[in-house]
Amino acid sequence: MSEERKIPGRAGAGGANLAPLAKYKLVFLGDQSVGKTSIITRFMYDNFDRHYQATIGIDFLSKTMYLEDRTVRLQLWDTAGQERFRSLIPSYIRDSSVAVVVYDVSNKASFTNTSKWVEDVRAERGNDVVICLVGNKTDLGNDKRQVSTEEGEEKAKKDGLMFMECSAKAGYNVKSLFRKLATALPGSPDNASKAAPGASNTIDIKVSATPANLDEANKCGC
Ligand SMILES: Nc1nc2c(ncn2[C@@H]2O[C@H](COP(=O)(O)OP(=O)(O)OP(=O)(O)O)[C@@H](O)[C@H]2O)c(=O)[nH]1
Ligand SMILES: [Mg+2]
Repeated sequence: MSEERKIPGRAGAGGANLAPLAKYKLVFLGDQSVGKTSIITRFMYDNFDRHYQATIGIDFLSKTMYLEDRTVRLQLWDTAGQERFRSLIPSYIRDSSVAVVVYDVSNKASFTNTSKWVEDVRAERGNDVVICLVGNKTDLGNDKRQVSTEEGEEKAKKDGLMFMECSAKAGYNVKSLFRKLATALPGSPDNASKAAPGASNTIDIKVSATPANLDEANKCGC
């Protein structure tokens, strides 16, 4: 199923001035149950499931984002937080130009453990990677919070990471997160000079079919 919307300022079908489709791999990392799958599901389908279904191994999804100046295909690798799948993860980190390290703002241990996830990314990619630290579940409110926004920001600053808080449940900041990631992608003109304030630079248009398993994902041309 795909949804099409008109994009102002771009050539129509067969237009010669469309930039070639650039593909980027993004890997989602973080402890079990922090909300990696929920963030991706909110972004892809704009819905939320409150029942927990642990990711088994790695899931693959892809989505085309039409930015003002170019089109990008995001390939999203949703890893499992469960310990027993850890050995699978390094090869996906190695292949990715963006790592999204998620923690749950109501779970201090998940925040502490982001250091380990960041170390794993640095071990595979050095500085040749964009890392975004994401505090999820902000909808739970201040009484449930174990990690303040300031703590998250401080850690991100110290470790040279991008930072964002969001709620997959409420849909808060999820689109903004992907918009922010898109502007930080290697090769993005916005990476060097930021877009004009207030400019909307993202329109989500096409959602590809989701391969049922990894083998299919690796075979597909997306
Ligand atoms: N309140 C609240 N609950 C959330 C939010 N995001 C996810 N959850 C819930 O947290 C649980 C775990 O979410 P998942 O998205 O499956 O977490 P995960 O990080 O993919 O977990 P693994 O696949 O095991 O690594 C589920 O019950 C979700 O409904 C959120 O923003 N707010
Ligand atoms: Mg999951």
